[in-house]
Amino acid sequence: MADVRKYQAKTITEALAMVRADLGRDAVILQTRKVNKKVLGVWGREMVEVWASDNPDLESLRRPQPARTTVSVEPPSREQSSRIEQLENEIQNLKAMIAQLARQGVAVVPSNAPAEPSTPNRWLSLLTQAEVEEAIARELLSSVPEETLSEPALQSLIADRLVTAGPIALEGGQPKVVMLVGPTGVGKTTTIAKLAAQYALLQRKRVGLITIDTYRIAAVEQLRTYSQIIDVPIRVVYSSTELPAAVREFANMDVVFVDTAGRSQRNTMQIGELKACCERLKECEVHLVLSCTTKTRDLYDVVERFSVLPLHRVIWTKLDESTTFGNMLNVAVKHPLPISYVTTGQRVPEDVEVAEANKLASLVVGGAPSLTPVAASAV
Ligand SMILES: Nc1nc2c(ncn2[C@@H]2O[C@H](COP(=O)(O)OP(=O)(O)OP(=O)(O)O)[C@@H](O)[C@H]2O)c(=O)[nH]1
Ligand SMILES: [Mg+2]
Repeated sequence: MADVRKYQAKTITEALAMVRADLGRDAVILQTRKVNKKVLGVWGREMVEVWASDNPDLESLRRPQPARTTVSVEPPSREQSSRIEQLENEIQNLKAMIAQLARQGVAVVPSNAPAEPSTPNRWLSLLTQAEVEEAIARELLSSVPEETLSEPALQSLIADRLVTAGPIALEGGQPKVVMLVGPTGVGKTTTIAKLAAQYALLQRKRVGLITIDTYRIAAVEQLRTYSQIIDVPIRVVYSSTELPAAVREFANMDVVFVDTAGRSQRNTMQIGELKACCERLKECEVHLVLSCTTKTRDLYDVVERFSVLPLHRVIWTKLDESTTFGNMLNVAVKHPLPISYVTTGQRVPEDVEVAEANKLASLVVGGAPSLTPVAASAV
């Protein structure tokens, strides 16, 4: 019959010495564990418990996991015993220290613990969700460490890139000629009507309108109707050669708005015609009208193709129809043209505002617009 015995001692060294003394040098250690020995029904000090047998074939009593450990129970030398005890004390001290640190709220992570999976940069995902191109977002964020960045700080980083131009500056003496160009249907004619109304009715400036969009009868009629409502004169021009004469007719005006036909950026001939118009005018401020609802790649294409013209400003339209505004930042970074106005709806003349970098940056960061109709003083 196998002899299985339990030994308890303060240290493993003592327990093993007891095993050897009792069962001899071929004793088999079946299990070791730490136990809290109860003294008079209460938890006492921690003890080491060793189960051992003198029968080396006692497989059935073995716990499943531990490999069979045959301990050659040589009594440890005095030196080894004291070293083992010293190590045990050190372990106890370390345990106490860790418990103390944990109580003080210090995170105790072993240095070889697997690193936390890095959380994605929240600012980068905010910007890419706003449809800021990833490369532009990364470049923007590279100057500030993620943890020190805040939403207002990000907004101001973006605002720095959204250069604005302020309202059209009227020079005394001669009329300021402002031409709006851009792709089809972005809101050129409507924006001219809004600006003409603002300058004529609210600022009491002398305003003239010229249209060279004679490709569609409806286009001429559209601007003529606005000119009648606002009560400002209009000239219709059929070729670039007639343009200087039309401008001369408005020599006594403060500002002259020139409406042009929407041009596909893909049609080089049409863009060439616009170029000819610009070249006919000595002084002309050209505003490229872009819609916020156009995707970034198409906007790049538009700006590049229209860049054969002397572009001075950008007007962003249809902010009310867009949910993300990263494309404004993308274009501003790739083609830094000052932004003059933004438009926020179909109402003439209310839905136009002088572009403000901070406001636009807040749209990029925060999404969908909450723009209020333009105040009279804004233009
Ligand atoms: N929601 C919204 N619609 C706008 C805005 N600006 C213009 N629109 C509308 O967009 C449509 C086209 O506007 P137009 O002013 O005719 O555009 P255009 O650039 O002159 O068009 P083409 O001359 O054909 O190239 C009209 O229905 C306008 O009312 C805006 O800021 N927001
Ligand atoms: Mg038009």
